[in-house]
Parts: sequence; C-alpha cells; structure tokens
Amino acid sequence: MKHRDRTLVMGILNITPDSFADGGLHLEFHSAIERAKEMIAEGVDIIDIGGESTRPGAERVSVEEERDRVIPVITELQPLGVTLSIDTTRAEIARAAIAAGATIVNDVSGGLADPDMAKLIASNPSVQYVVMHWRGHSDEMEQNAIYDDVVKEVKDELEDRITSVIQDGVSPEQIIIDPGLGFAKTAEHNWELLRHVDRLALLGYPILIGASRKRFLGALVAGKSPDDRESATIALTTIAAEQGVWGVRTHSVKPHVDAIRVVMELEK
Ligand code: PMM
Repeated sequence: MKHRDRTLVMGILNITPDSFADGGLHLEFHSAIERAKEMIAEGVDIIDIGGESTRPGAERVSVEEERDRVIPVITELQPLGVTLSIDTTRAEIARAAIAAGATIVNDVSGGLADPDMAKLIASNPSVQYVVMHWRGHSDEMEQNAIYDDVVKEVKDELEDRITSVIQDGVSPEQIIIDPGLGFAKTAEHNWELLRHVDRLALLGYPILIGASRKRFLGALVAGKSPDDRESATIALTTIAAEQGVWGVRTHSVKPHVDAIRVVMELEK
C-alpha cells in the first residue's frame, strides 16, 4: 500500500473562537498564525485549517462565520509555502479557500453534505480531495454507529463515494480516502478499522488516518484529558508509517515527524 516515500504529517489548526477571550476572532487569528509557524518549524507537511467543530453533538456554524475564521488564516499562511488543506464540508468555503491558496480539500462528509463539492473539486484538477467515511452531521452520528462488519461497510461506502465523485468529474489521482475514526463509530469500530487498514488499501487510494487524541484512546490510557492520549497517538503514527499510510492528521507535529523518521531509518 506504499504510495510514496514517507508518511506525511498533517497538522491540525482548528480556528474556533474562545468566547471567553476578549479578543474573539482577532485574538484567534494571531494565535493560529503563531501555531502554524511553530508547526512549520517542527517539520509539518500539510496544515489542515478548520473553522467548524465536527465533534459529536457540536452545533453548526454559519457559512459567513466559517469563512471569516478560515480565509484570513489561509491568506496569511499561503506565502509561507507550506501545503494548506481546508477542513470543510461546504463547497462555498472550499472555493474561497482554494482561491486563497489551499491545495487540499478535506471533506469529512466525502461529498455527501454538499452536492456542489465534487463538481468544485473536478473543476480544480490540481487540488487533492480527502474523501472521509461519514454517516451524517455531528448531531446524528452517534445513532448511526451501527455495523455488522464495520470494515466491509466502511470500505463499501467509501467505494460508493469514490464512484459518485468520479461521476461528477473528479479524477482518481485527486482522491485520498479516510476511514473517519470517531465519526459514527464506537471505540471498537475504530480499533477494528485500525486493525484492517490493509483492507481499505485494497481500494487503491492513498489513506489518511485521523486518530489524534480521539476519545476512543481515552479508555486505553491513564489520565482523562485529550493530552493524555498523545503517546497512544504517536504509537498509532508509527504503525501507520510502517504500513505506508499516505498521511496522519495530528494535533502535535514534532513527535509524529520523529516517529516517521525512525520508521524510515529502519526501512533503509
Ligand atoms: N477528524 C476530525 C476533523 N476532521 N478530517 C479527516 N480527514 N479525518 C479525521 O479523522 C478528522 C477530520 C475531528 O477531530 P478534531 O476535532 O480533533 O479536529
């Protein structure tokens, strides 16, 4: 399943204003730019910029709000030369992000949330498109976490999405797939998918894994905060790198870059 020399690190840059801070969006903009520069110094390959939380139960933000959060950040980071990804399910946001310099669209709905998304990707053939497995927005995903054979169903549903976006004109070379850990999945579903990444690879597309600090790791490790899940996340990055996964989407950057370097060195 090796798609390239090295697994890429996609650093997460979530821009969600802290309602308790006086500076609001303004403050958030500056801390986002600072964090992005830190990630670049630590060797990040891609920065994934998101303005809407996709956590279970999270409420949706308006298009205007999402745009105001992410576009100024993309515009500011574009001259720095790092690959920028926009984490959105909305074609309108993706269009503005591409115009501002994003070259990857990370769509957690795999084209299901917005019927215009695939056509937009098709009309931007140099843009890569992350098609994630998804069964509905945050408010409904927990009730959709029902599978007989999670690996088979996620694989089949991803294949349906791929067929559909290709019908809309997306080129197979643009597509990256993602099992969508935690999205309409229980902890056991996530583990089962991680045990069988090789079966998802049979679809023939590069794979992105987003396990970073997710809740399912919490049950396994000591400590209750998302930070306590960091070392378990690094362990998963190491295994993903060994399996030849295209990329890992992570909160921290340096430990993941280091873990991937270790794998590369051992494989020489
Ligand atoms: N997870 C989250 C958000 N975006 N995108 C992809 N492609 N894969 C994921 O697993 C994914 C994602 C939710 O995690 P966060 O709230 O920690 O960003």
